[in-house]
Amino acid sequence: MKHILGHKNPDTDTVCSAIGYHEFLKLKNVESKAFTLGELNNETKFVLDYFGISAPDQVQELPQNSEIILVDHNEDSQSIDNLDDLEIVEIIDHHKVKIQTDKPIKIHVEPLGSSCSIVAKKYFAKGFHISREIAGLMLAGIISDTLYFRSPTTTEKDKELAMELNKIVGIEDLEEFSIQMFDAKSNVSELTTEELVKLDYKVFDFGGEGYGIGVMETTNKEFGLERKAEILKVLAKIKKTDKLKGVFFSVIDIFKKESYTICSSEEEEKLFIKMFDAENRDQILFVDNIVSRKKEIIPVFEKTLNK
Ligand SMILES: [Mn+2]
Repeated sequence: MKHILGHKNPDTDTVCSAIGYHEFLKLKNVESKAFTLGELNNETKFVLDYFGISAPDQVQELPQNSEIILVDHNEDSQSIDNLDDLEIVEIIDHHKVKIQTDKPIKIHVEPLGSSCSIVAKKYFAKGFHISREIAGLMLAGIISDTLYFRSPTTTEKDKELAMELNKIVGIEDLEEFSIQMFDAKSNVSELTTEELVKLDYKVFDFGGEGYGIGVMETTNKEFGLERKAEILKVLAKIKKTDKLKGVFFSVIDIFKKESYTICSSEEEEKLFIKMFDAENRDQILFVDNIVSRKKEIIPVFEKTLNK
C-alpha cells in the first residue's frame, strides 16, 4: 500500500492533491491511502465540506519501510517526522527540488501553480472519468495556491485546467466561490497566535542554517497585524526552541497584493529590509506587490544567504 503524504501544516492544495491522486491511483488499480500531517485550516475544511468529502486521516509517523508518495513538497524539513525510515517511491510537486534519494524513483515536478494542476493533468492525459467532488477539490487546490490566479506562480495551463475542471463541477460564479474560500481561510479568531504563525509555515535551509517562514494569506490583514505584540514574542520563541537562524511571518493581503512582515529579532528585520527594500512601519515591514513565498520571497533569501 502506498501512503500519499502532503506537507506539514497542510493547506488546500496539499490535501486536495493527496486525495485527488489517491482516487487517480484507484482508477489504475494501485492500492493507496491519503494522509495529512496535521490539522486542516479553515479554508480546506470549507472546501471538503462544500464537496462532501471527509478529511484524510492524520499521521505523525508511519511504520518503518512504508512506501510513501510525497505530494506538494519534497524537502525533509516539511515532511513526515520519520522520513528517513520510509521509502519514497514517488514525488509529485511544483516546488524547487531539494531531496536526495538512494534509489531511482518516479518524479513529476512541473512549474505549475499548484500540485492539483499536475494531478488534474494526469486525469485528462489518461482520459479518466473525474467525479464532480474530486474535480471540485482539484479546482479548489488550484484556486487556493494561485490566489484565484493572482499569484505570479499562475500559468496559462492552471487557468485552462481550472476551466476544464469547472465544466465538471459547474460553479457559476467561480470568483465568488474563491472569495468564500479566502474568507474561510481568513477566519483565524479561534487560533492561538502560535497556531496562526504555524498555519502556513515552512522551514527552509539557506546556507546551512534553518529559517522559518510563515505566511498568512488573508482578505483582512488586521486579523493578523492586530496581534503584532504577541506574534513578535511567538517568533522569538520559535527561533529559540527550533534552533533557527531566523523566523519571519508575512501577512499577505490577497486583494491588494501587499505584504506585511514581522520578524523574530531586530537582526532579521535589518536583513529583511535590506533584501526587499521594505518600509519599516513600527516593526511591521511593508512591501508592495509581493504575494508568493515560493516565487518572490524564497528566491531572494536563497540569493542572499546561499553562499
Ligand atoms: Mn502547492
